[in-house]
Amino acid sequence: MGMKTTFICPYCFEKHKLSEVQFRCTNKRCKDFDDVEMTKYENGNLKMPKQGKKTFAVPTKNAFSVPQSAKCPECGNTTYKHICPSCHNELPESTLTGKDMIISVVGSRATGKSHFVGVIIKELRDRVSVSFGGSLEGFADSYQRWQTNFGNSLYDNNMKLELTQSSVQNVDNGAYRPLIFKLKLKHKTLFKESIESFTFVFFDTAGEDLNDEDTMSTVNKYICKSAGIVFLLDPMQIPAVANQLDESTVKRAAAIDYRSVAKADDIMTRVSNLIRNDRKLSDTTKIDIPVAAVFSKFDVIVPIVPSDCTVLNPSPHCSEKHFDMSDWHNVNSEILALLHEWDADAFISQLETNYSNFSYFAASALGLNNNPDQSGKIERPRPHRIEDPFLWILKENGVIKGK
Ligand SMILES: Nc1nc2c(ncn2[C@@H]2O[C@H](COP(=O)(O)OP(=O)(O)OP(=O)(O)O)[C@@H](O)[C@H]2O)c(=O)[nH]1
Ligand SMILES: [Mg+2]
Ligand SMILES: [Zn+2]
Ligand SMILES: [Zn+2]
Repeated sequence: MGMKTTFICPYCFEKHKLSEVQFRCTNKRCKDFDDVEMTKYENGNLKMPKQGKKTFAVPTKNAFSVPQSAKCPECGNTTYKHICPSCHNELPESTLTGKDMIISVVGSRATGKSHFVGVIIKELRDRVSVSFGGSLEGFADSYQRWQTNFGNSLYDNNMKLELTQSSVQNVDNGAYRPLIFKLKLKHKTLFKESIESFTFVFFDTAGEDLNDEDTMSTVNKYICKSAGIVFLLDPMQIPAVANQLDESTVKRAAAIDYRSVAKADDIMTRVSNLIRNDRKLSDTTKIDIPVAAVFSKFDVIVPIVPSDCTVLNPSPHCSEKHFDMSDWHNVNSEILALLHEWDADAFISQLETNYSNFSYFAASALGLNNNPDQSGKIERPRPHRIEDPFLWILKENGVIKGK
């Protein structure tokens, strides 16, 4: 990546010049001040602003880099903590140096976004990063927030997650904060081995917030800035699928009546309009953000998928330590064929007319034979192919290679 002069804050998704980056004092003995920006970000009461250590800008002439450190004008101590001028959250180093990727997960209500995000982070940390010779660590309090919002329920109490509350009305639970992770990868060239580090920002949208373009444009700025979009499709919301399965199976996997949720192609239209407005693209220009269209809850539809399908096999990419192009190709055509068979052509044509780079996948966050029971109880998640869309997005961004 080339030299950059601007950055996007991974917390509030505002774009700024590098020269606008601010610092926050880290000296525990320094005075506390009212932090209006932080209070606004957290939607707190401006009459009782949150308190925080001194924040300040430093004049700089260099448009390409930010000073490593600065001296607090209040106490004179040196601080290394860079913060966003808009929201005052601490910025990861990679935000300033250029290697960060926002992955957004979208889809209508109850398509499985939260389960997908909750489980993929666990998998990336424990298994996927390790197979690719790397490691994943949370930035700031991201890992703790993952534990609170996802880990406790899925992995400790073995219960499915609740549907996500709108970030418009519900602002106090911290769920509006994206989860930020640093992925370190060993990078082998002919002569040496080096470590490359990337920052990934995951945002678990509430399906409810994708229901109209007005809420979307304020809440979902991150979608426009994404390096990849994971678009989840709930097969249970396709009548031709639900009709082939027994009612209790569908109920346990659906959480909501599909007739009451926005259709996938409507959400696709809204997402595309949002990106076009943000990028000032004409109606006929295709958007170049890679879109992974993923059938979620794949475990439930296994019985109605032809038994010779590649997608029934475990994902090969991690054990092969590269992105397996022939597997990817097979899965893509199998899922496309299933979509045709199930009369989901409206969705296909939305995707084809709006995006220049897309691919079809199927995944299960909970795993085969792990449909939640009536009370929401599950066994420990044992996901099927959940990493495929993520690895494809990495490949499309040049982070890993395909073979
Ligand atoms: N069988 C099965 N069911 C799943 C899986 N993932 C999610 N579900 C079911 O789908 C329901 C909705 O999943 P969520 O992840 O909460 O959906 P969401 O897209 O986050 O929904 P909103 O937050 O309302 O937008 C869950 O309550 C489960 O019943 C899966 O991998 N397998
Ligand atoms: Mg959710
Ligand atoms: Zn200070
Ligand atoms: Zn910010």
